[in-house]
Amino acid sequence: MLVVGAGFGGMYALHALRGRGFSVRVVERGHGVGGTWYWNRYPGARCDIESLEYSYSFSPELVREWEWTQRYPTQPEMLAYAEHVADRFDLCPDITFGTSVTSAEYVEDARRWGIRTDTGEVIDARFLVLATGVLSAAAVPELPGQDRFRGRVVHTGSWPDDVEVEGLRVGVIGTGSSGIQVVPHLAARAAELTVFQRTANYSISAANEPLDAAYVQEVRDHYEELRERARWSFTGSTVPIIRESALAVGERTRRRRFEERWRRGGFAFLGAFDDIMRDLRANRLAAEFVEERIRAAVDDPETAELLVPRGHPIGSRRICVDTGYHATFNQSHVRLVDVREAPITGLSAEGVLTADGAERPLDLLVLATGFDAMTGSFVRIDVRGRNGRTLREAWAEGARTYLGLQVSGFPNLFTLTGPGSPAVLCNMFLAIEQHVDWVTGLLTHLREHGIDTVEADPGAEAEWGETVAAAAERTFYPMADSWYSGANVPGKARGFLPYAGGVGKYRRICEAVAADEYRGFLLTAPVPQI
Ligand code: N01
Repeated sequence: MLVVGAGFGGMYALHALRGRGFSVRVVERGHGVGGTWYWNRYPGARCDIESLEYSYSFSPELVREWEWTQRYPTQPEMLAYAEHVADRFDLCPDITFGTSVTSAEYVEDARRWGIRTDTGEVIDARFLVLATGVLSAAAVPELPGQDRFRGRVVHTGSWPDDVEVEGLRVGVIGTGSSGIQVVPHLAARAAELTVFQRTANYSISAANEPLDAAYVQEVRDHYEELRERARWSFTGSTVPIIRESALAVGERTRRRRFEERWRRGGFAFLGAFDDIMRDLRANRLAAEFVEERIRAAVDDPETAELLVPRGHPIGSRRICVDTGYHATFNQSHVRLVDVREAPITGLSAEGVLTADGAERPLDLLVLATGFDAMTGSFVRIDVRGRNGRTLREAWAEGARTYLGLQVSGFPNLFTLTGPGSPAVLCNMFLAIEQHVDWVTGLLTHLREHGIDTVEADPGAEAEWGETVAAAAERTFYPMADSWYSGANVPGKARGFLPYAGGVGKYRRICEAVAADEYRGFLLTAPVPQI
């Protein structure tokens, strides 16, 4: 088997498949493990899900021996964890680093994949697991004139080690999770910082703190029970959604609850009541609470109003989690530029040009412009299935998969945490472990039953597409433009990409499919040799 990518998905796939006696090799573009956490080295990069949840659960020894230092681990701590896991489970001997897979072609007669890399190697594999990540293919806006810009341009998602910020005039395009994290850190070192904002996002205070030993012990004492609850929950979090309507309580109770959850920090805020994500009136109450916080944090009323999100329900775009983002704009050398009214038109030799005729001189331009999410990392490889059809062609009108794991016409190919899976709407580790365990179970079944190909049935795939679309329709997600629906990449087919029916429900569906002899998958026995 060939696994592409040595992020947390590929690492666990290697460990789990090898553990079942399969012959596995991993090819990784970076020079180390960690995937997203290897590449996103921008100042301030930090996980926004709690460390005790955002980590592997498959090994009780690993859970016991790894000491997280903070509620929200920094990028270096996440990377150190990835490296520790790689050592602990002896993964590196089976990983080829610094090598990109450029193409993969299904050879129909041999029922095998022919894979090529940028180092000229040709790899022959029976199964191909794409663990290339959901937020790993950078979305870089077209900026006419970039070649004449005398400053430096960097993307947060592939941050080089030698970026100088000290004393420079720095610009940031983008105010999603990456922008919101990097801005306070750049402000601390830059001479001037200009933030180009097209859409203001809701951001919840992280309330980050060092982990308390008693809390860690308590989690460890109940670890499996907490994890199991998360696995079958809606959001994959161990923090419960409070089963009460925001509309059923009085103003004082509601405020107290919002304040409690705000102090707790992070995503748990959206679980302060169980209808914030179901009822627009409840959602507005939560949004107003956050908007008040923005106005309170920012001194200049005009800047504060610009930072208040408009036109989308809270939670309909991925919520951000920050430390001191809004207050950064109180510093005299930090300015916010609204590029919704006057969009960026390109770069001059000096800096960023906007439609109102302004030129903002810069030495360093940071693109916090996000990713061609959920499909980009798959289609950037020239993957060709039956009859030479490319994955890009198959997904031209919108990504379709069965359970987020397989695409019809691409036998023996798995798209880990792909479109149609709930992965990005929950804790990725939970999704990765579930996907890998499930695929490992399927491959073991094939081996035990002498089956040599597995492929999504087109009917089951179409039905799953309808299920994914219907689940999204029951939420507020379609009310916003975001990477969830491909809206951030010009020309990309629109359609809500993740399954929004809940991770617990998804797990139940996957288990039922497996119990029903892998219903919806076409399993083919080898052709007898004459
Ligand atoms: O990317 P984004 P991200 N002119 O797509 C703007 C995860 N993550 O890297 O919204 C002007 O959210 C764009 O504007 P608009 C997390 O799941 C996690 O920040 O399209 N602006 C937007 O503001 C997250 O959701 C962590 O109007 C332009 C921004 O760029 C996901 O990754 C940390 C523009 C892109 O925001 C992606 O987050 C970081 C243009 N031409 C990321 N083009 C943690 O765990 C784009 N924009 C902490």
